[in-house]
Amino acid sequence: MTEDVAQRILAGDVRALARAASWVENRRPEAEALLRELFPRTGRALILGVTGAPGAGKSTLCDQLTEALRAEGKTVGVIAVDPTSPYTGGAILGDRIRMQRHHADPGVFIRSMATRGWLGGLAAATTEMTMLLDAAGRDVVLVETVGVGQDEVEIARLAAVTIVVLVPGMGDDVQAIKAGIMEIADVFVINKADLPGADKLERELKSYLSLAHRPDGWTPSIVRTVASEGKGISETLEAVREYHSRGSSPDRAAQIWSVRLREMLRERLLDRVPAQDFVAAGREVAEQRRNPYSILHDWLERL
Ligand SMILES: Nc1nc2c(ncn2[C@@H]2O[C@H](COP(=O)(O)OP(=O)(O)OP(=O)(O)O)[C@@H](O)[C@H]2O)c(=O)[nH]1
Ligand SMILES: [Mg+2]
Repeated sequence: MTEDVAQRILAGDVRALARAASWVENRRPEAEALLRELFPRTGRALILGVTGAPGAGKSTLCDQLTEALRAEGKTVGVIAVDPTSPYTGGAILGDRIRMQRHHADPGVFIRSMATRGWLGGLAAATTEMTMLLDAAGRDVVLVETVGVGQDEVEIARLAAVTIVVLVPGMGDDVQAIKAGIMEIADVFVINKADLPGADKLERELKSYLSLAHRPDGWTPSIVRTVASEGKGISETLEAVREYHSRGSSPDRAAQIWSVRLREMLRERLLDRVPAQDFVAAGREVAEQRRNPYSILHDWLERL
């Protein structure tokens, strides 16, 4: 059955793609069989990560980037990762994506990813969704993540090019921004440049960049946007392409895959210990009835 779905996806069938996307979201076994088959067809899409603080305008920017890419005739996939709301589900996420105007366009495929609880798996699921859209022939895959926690940094690290969206004011000055996020930026977007403080933010960013030296010698570009008015969008794409056209280094690709494999293994291992075992073991340890190390030892033996 997955072969048939794979063929239809490769032929550009959007309904087959939607079906496969729900397999990936729901962590169904079909997803693995399908992706195993589709893997040789991946590696063509430009995977573009868009990360930044809540409310920075990431979705608005993704919407505008999508619009610009569609005008060039490119097909687009959008994955909105929302680790903050494991319980809200699709409706609220859909609302947060702010991409309603593209819903009728088969050239734009939009999916939201939320955690399935506290055992994580979000990074692995996002990777697999990215592979699916890549194999389906999307020219560009945008991955929106809120850049707050370690998981999100991991997810952003999976992109070939990462945009970090900053906003003037909001106490969002460079010192306050998590170091992990600053380091993964290939392009900085100063969004909401219509608000006061954009000059100050750009100065701070420049002085930060003059001190930070990346191993690949790239100095991240800085672009100002007013995403809500569609300003600075072509400049953003230009900056992305300038970085991307240097050719993704084999090192970066290998590094991305080693992170992905770690996430995929983590998820498979965690999946093999039923959730109730964690609950029971937690109680045993809390009551000093068992030693956590002997529990780990037993689990590893069993695997
Ligand atoms: N003034 C101004 N407002 C903007 C700009 N871009 C986006 N906004 C507004 O900022 C708010 C948040 O925008 P979103 O695109 O939802 O931000 P987000 O980063 O995706 O938010 P989360 O996904 O909730 O973290 C919305 O009300 C937008 O209309 C801008 O350039 N200037
Ligand atoms: Mg958003």
